[in-house]
Amino acid sequence: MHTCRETSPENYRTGHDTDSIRRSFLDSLYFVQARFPEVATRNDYYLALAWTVRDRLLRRWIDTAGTYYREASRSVCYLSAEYLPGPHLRNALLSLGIEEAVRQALVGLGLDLDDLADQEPEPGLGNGGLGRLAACYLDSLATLEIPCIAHGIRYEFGIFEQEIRQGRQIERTDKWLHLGNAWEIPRPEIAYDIGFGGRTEHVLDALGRRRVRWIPEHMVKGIAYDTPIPGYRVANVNLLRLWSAEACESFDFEAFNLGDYQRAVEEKIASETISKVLYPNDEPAQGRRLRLAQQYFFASCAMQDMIRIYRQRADTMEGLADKFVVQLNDTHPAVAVAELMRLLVDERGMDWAPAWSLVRRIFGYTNHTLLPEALETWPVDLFASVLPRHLEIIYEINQRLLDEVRARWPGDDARIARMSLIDETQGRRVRMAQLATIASHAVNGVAELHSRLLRESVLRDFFELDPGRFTNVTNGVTPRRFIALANPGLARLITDTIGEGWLRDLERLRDLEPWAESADFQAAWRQVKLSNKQRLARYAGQRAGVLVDPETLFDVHVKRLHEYKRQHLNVLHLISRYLKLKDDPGLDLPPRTWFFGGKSAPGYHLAKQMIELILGVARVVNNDRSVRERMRVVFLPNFSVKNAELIYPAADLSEQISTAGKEASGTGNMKFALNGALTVGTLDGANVEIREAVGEENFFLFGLTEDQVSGIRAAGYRPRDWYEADPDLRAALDALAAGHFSPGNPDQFRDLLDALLSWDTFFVLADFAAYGRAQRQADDAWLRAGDWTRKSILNTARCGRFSSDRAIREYCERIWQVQPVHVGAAGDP
Ligand code: 26Q
Repeated sequence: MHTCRETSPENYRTGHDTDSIRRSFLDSLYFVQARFPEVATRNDYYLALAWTVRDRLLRRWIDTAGTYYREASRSVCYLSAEYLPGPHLRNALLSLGIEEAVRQALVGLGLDLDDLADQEPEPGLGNGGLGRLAACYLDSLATLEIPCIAHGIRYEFGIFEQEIRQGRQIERTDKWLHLGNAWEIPRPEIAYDIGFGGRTEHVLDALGRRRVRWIPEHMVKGIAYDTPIPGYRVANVNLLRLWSAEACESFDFEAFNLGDYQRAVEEKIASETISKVLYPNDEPAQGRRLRLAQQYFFASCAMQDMIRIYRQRADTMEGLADKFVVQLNDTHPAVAVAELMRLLVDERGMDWAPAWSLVRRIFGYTNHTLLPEALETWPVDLFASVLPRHLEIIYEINQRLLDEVRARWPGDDARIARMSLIDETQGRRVRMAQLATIASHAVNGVAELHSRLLRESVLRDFFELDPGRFTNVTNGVTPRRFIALANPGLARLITDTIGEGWLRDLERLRDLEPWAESADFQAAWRQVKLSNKQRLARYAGQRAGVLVDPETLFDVHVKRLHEYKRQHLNVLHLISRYLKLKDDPGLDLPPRTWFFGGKSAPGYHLAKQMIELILGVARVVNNDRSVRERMRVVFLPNFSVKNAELIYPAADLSEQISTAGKEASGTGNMKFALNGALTVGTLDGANVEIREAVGEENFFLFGLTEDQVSGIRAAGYRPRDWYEADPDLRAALDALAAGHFSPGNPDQFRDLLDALLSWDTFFVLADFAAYGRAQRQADDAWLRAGDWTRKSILNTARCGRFSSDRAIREYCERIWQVQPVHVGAAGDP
């Protein structure tokens, strides 16, 4: 095979040496960006650099695609409605190993790499944990040389940008594409027609077989945009294929010919709204037609594309399940199940039974939530009007499922009602988790506890039907972005201490353990943490206008705002501490800085009130001379992948305080621990496994267990009793109710207070006292600096198993049965 060497002078366009990079950078500036230095803006330079790096990725992508094609490799087809990859540039430089060469090339031109990299807007194509997990997994798939195409939606507007004005969240639209995106390759020739609405026709074919034809009411075209995903220090580059909606030419043409120009334009606009905007909620809102259309739109594009790629090498469909495994990242793409059945049965004339057995071999389903309100269901009427044929297919799947259940459990009508794909208890609704489960050969939760609760609660009946399909894969995070890129000082110290290789084999962090006792190593460790804290302190000054002291304990709570995540528990403790300090300034409490960050769904009233609460308390505490040497509170606006990279490495204490049983896994918890933060946390999600890994003496545990929560709920929980019984809790809530933190507006937090005192669905009051005790333990440990540093080192050293590489290996072995495909290319390291 012909490959051009990445280092040869005649191929400077893809060369990895400083000189090639400088020459090709100038070429990109002139011939792609069409600028010359005298008038080039910083953004022009950033884009010229991005084009330059992209050429090097494409060089490898071509080798990768060629290898996968020739070897007809079995591939993962990853379906996710969300991706949060973060800025691409610095990750690409790290993967290629050319950061230093690029830095030098730019210095020679009077430019600064960090300054240009700062220009990159991040693709905010997700809400939070689920989208970021998908991005970590793509990084690990490429790094482990696993063939994968990931499909999603190219939202024109990603997650809103959060601004803080007058003490509250304001949403601004995210225009990530407005200055151009160098990381994507439009593929107008990879396009599919996607139908919506209309009706079905049931007919008999020449052989007397039942056939169904779907006659959609309108069609939209899906166009592929490819973003290369490089593996770390390997030649493999996989694809993230995002689908963008456009009008089908035929449609506006027809209307136009009839002289109805207005209608033609309106059709076009309606078609293009499908990929216009990401829904900023991290749970389903009531029946949104457009959201269902988005899901079907990308699921259908992905299934049609998978079949097209498969058909490049095969004549019949029988081998499809040998070449592809499709992973559903939650139920958002679950309609792909019905779509693949439709493509096989209606479009390709397969019989139902072989088509269904293919489908069941192909699909895997990952569940990310147990919260009943977060489980996706769609009203049958709505479903029928958007996807009439798919509803029929779901009915057919359901009938066969329920026949099987009746045969095994005769007369068990309650079981039938629970297992039916159609929920009849609150209007008729399609249950997407049940659909994804019955269509998959493997179903997994995202942490041990979560997977167990899944088997015992939401999917219990399905577990009893076929236990062998259920498994767990605990989440993981990529150490490339969250250690090497985010915390270069720590990465250097680790490499200096245990040598190279740990970034691809994170369990090797364990070699740090013996160093945890060394005074010199502890000093170096503390120095790294301190400079990360100085960096965050500067950022907090600029972005939040709060002066913070890097010597104080940095206590950090960043994640989406949610009642179950209990940011208000943190605030109540903070208020209580504030009141005590005011009462008794002599109290021996080490100075702390509380950092909060995260977005609230725009329509989630109580979550928005929690942001106001944090800001209200921050204002009072930060302006109170009597305590402000010992307490500061900062809300960092617009939490994103980009600023997360500044935040995690600077944390001393990580807040993971969700009500037990509610957080499926959490992944922030892992990012903090890997960067040497200690956790104050409940027995929830992956916290349980983190605590086991780091040792209970290195983790501040508190709170009710999931069993206890269920027990108290069953016995009748009365939050007001807890309020009455605990003077500290009462003082904190009373101060809030009296308007101490909302001067001039004593009722500002009324709704939040009412919810806590009347229902307290998430047991904030019941956990308040235990939380305070855990915080006291954290204070004591902080006062013994050497001890704290030792614990911090051990957290990093013992969390290697929370690498997404480990998680992806488990998916490969337990669920996907895919093998690495080595790509030997130019400059193969
Ligand atoms: C669904 C239907 C309609 C509109 C929106 C949605 C929707 C969108 C996003 C539902 C859920 C989400 C996101 C969920 C999420 O981020 N879950 C988190 O996933 C992480 C990765 O597994 C876990 O670590 C977290 O515990 C879990 O909360």
